[in-house]
Amino acid sequence: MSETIYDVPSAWSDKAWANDARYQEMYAASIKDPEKFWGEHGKRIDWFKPYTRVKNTSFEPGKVSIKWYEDGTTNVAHNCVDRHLAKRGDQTAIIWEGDNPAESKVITYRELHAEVCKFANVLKAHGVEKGDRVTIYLPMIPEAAYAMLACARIGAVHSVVFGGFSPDSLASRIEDSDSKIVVTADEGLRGGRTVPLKKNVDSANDKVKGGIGTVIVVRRTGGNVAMQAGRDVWYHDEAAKVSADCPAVEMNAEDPLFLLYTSGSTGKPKGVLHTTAGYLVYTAITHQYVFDYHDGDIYWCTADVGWVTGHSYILYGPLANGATTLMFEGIPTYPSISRFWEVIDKHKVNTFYTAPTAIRSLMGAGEEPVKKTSRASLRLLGSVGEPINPEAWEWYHRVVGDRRCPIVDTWWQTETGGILITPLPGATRLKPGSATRPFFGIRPEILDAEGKVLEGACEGNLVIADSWPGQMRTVYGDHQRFMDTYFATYANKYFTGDGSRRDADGYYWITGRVDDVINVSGHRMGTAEVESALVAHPSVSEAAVVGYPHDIKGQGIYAYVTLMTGESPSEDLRKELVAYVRNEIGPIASPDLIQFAPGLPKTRSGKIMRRILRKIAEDEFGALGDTSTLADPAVVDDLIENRQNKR
Ligand code: 6R9
Repeated sequence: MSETIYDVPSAWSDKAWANDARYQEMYAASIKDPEKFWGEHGKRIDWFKPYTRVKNTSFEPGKVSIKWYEDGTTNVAHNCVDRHLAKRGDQTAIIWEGDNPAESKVITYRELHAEVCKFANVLKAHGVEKGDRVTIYLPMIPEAAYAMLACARIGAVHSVVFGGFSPDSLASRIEDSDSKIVVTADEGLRGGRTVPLKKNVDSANDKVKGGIGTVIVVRRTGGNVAMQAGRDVWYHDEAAKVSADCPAVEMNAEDPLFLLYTSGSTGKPKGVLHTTAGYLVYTAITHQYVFDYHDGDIYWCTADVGWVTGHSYILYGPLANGATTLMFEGIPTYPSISRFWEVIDKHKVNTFYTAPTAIRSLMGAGEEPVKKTSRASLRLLGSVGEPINPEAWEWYHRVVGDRRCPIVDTWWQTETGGILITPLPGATRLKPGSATRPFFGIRPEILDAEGKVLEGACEGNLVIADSWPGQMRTVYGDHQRFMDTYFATYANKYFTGDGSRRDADGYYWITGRVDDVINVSGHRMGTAEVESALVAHPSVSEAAVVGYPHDIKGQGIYAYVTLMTGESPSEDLRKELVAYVRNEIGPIASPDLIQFAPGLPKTRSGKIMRRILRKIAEDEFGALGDTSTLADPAVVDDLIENRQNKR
């Protein structure tokens, strides 16, 4: 653990929304009287009908219920677009930077308004009504923002599916959300290569019971795609038929805004449901304070809109605050490894928010590709998605930020809607590798396995003791699963699934997942999902998947596979299995290493002992612990002997 401490630069404590004293004061107030704190901050958005009740939440076993501002009405698109028109109609809302550096454009708030209205009218023309789910499977193009805001405008519930997911994954999300309509593009474009989005939708269609009702296709590359009459329509044809005016529907604060599927330790991905007002208030206030957003700032979050970071911190938080948000279609290494820094110079970016995996991979190329760019506009750096190791933190700080820019290491989850543990740049002394302190209204606690609350410096499981407005409300269609997953481990607390250490200064150091979720390049993956993809292959009898430390990805995917009788291990089969998983789930789930094993370590009751598999994958087989309860202790020797080389 790093011992270095970086003080808050005085320029920051002087000008920021919160210096340390202000943070302490606001934090104390938010904990002492959440009703009052959130009652005041609810006013940062426009309401059609003001709320009179602020907080009505319960984490009580079997009765979990979360409601914020429940009698107020508002509309998210109105707040992200319309209400800015009077003051900043001509200000840039979105800077779009294409995969190809020659392609970029700016969209003003006025233009955004017209585009969102048109998109909303197209959805309406195809029968979309308030409460209907719309699946969005788009690349990082402005239409993704238009489509999401269009849904919000008419009260439809969007379910964005990351463009890297396979037809199978897409189909199960369409089915689970019961979406009648899918919005996609002909093809995506990343790193100069096309992604066959429309083709994937066609394949998904065959797997969805009853098929997809309507597919709206945005033309991105102009690539040749098959259009099925009666089902597929071109967005540009439809948009030409509708008006650029569409009223924003009055929504209850607790009406659903979106679903976003995320991996857990068991079963298939669950539809995390976020609602309207609390989510918007929370993403707006965190965007303002964590990124110390001031009018005129150019803000860039490199996430994909297919992940929660893209929802909350490319789109909703920034636009609720009337910010200029940059949306990047490409990848960090195309056309050159300097791309991120070139984009920063091109658009004079002030705040840059990315993932540790990107930092680590760029670190590998040395300082020169960074140093040859100016980055003079940069003031603040952010990190999200996985723990950032102190080495990567220091490099980010020294090389990218020229020792001038604070780094906000923001810990949060799809479920939390927005950032929960984070430094504030004008308030918090930084320790590389620590997400530092809780945001306003957040009550983190560290518990031991028995549920005892640990005090002072300690390490254990991270829970949150009370609700905050951005919290997910339920698992779509399965409230019981919501309660079982997050509120059954410890009574009356939200269980995050993460472990954390707390140091003597009260700083939090997230140590990673304590469940069977692995984090590959900042992407969440349930080991059970990869296992079920593997066992679907006819040659595979059994599979167990664990994570192992990976220099760039944070964690890599290590799969132990036992074959059906009569099948024998081979390099070809190994490749085939990797391709098979990619095809079933998507490239992000590709196993990095596959070990063929004659048997897996099991207890006498038949439970796979993952602890042992994890240790072997981590090369820590000296510390396997007690193996005497194994049905056949000899399998362990074989596993150790045939373990896969990490380099
Ligand atoms: C926003 C997002 C959530 C999981 C979370 C944790 C890990 C995210 C982190 C971090 C350490 C940080 N995580 N941010 N770990 N430090 N700053 O990433 O959501 O995709 O749902 O992943 O990611 O393990 O539980 P999501």
